[in-house]
Amino acid sequence: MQKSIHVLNGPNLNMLGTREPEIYGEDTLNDIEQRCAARADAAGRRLVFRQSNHEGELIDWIQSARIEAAALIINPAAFTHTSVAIHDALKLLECPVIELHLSNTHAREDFRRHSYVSPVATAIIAGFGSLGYELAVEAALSMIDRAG
Ligand code: CA2
Repeated sequence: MQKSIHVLNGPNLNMLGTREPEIYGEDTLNDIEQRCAARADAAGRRLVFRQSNHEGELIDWIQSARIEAAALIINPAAFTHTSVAIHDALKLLECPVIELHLSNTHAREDFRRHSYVSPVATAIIAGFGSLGYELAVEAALSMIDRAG
């Protein structure tokens, strides 16, 4: 069976489009999912798009990606800056891992400058708002193609 692209979203990202549009934009997570799915569909690749407010659930999904995913895109949200458990789970993946942020975390508060995810990510996309998700899907498709 062909492996899919997995997009995982961390805590509070289900609130997108309802608060802080000046930081996170006006699109909802559902809008973003539709655009990512359309792009993956055009390339003939299935997309799995998920959000959870729970660290353990995200870890379960990262573990399933070990078998099911050709690439993993993750916006770990606040867990970026706190989670050794997500770091450890991602380290076990063999597929490309793209760390994704809507905002430029380096241009914000100091505590957002450290990421537990970056050292185990293949690549990082940040600061493009919701466009970053489509860029990440595009990049994942290219990486999968090039890996043959
Ligand atoms: O810029 C990003 O994508 C972040 O991962 C978003 C996280 C933040 O903790 C990271 O430092 C950077 C916050 C997600 C919260 O999402 C909200 C969406 C709408 C309204 C309020 C929060």
